[in-house]
Amino acid sequence: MKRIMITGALGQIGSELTVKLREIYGADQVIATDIRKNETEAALSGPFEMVDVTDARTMLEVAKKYNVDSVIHMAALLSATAEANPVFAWNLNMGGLMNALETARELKAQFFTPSSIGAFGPSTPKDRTPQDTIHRPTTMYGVNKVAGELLSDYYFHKFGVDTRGLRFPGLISYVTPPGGGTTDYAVEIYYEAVKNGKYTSYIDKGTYMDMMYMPDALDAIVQLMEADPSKLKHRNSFNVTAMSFEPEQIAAEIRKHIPHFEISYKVDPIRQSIADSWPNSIDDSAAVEEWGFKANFDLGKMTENMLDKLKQK
Ligand code: AKB
Repeated sequence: MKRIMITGALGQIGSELTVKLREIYGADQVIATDIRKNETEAALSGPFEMVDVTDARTMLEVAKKYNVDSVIHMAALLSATAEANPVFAWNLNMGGLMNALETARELKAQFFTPSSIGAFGPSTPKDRTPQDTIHRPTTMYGVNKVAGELLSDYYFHKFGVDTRGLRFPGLISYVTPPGGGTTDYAVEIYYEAVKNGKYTSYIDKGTYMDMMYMPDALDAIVQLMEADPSKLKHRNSFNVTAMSFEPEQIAAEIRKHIPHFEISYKVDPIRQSIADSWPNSIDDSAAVEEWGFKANFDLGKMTENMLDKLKQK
């Protein structure tokens, strides 16, 4: 990766990834694109272009203007929003991906797009879900993610595009809040703990999902993109995880720092049913073996860091 275009650069992952890639590869080498502009570091610290990912022509023009050698396609709707707007989700998630893959093909660029634990479904083995297993998701988001993984593999085999991807768990960060995901409770809980000392969870107690702290997710993207291609048996996409917990466990960890913290429950049936269809925990051994994936933050270390940073904020 030398000259990189990011779509959805002002979103939850994009906003931090843009800044990190600019630190590594140089501010001018990372072209941030999004459908809107704001005053954040990602928008202001280097080149920025407005790109609606459903507009193939503009995306290609911007990629050509900067002569990019890598496309990182982040723009997409998350699971709960996609479930509320399935047709729009299909058009944005699949149309955007197709345009981004075509852009990479035209420029002979390397390509990354995230998949998700949402690519699994209720018939997938629930615990330590293997890398290669049954994919029958029951959400529009999951259907998009499975189709996206297959499409990315197709572009690799058919056109030789160097496509790579990660199946991310819920990502937790104090920088840009997520919007419309099922795992968002695990971010909101920290904000509410610091602000109000209590949180009402829309995900029920006993519901386990994989999670990861954002710095580990960003490192994983860079590491996978820089990995020796001859070592990759898989491409789209690798299971990656750092921890699996249920709401009571994150609450107990927060109580170590905020002893009066209280959790209560008002379960949202839609997000709960999405969570119930996903694995309890996934097996990331393929990522470990093929390109050396390693997460540095467990629940304890992440909680300490999240609460510190949010208190400063
Ligand atoms: C979501 O909850 O939709 C995302 C994901 C796990 O893909 N955070």
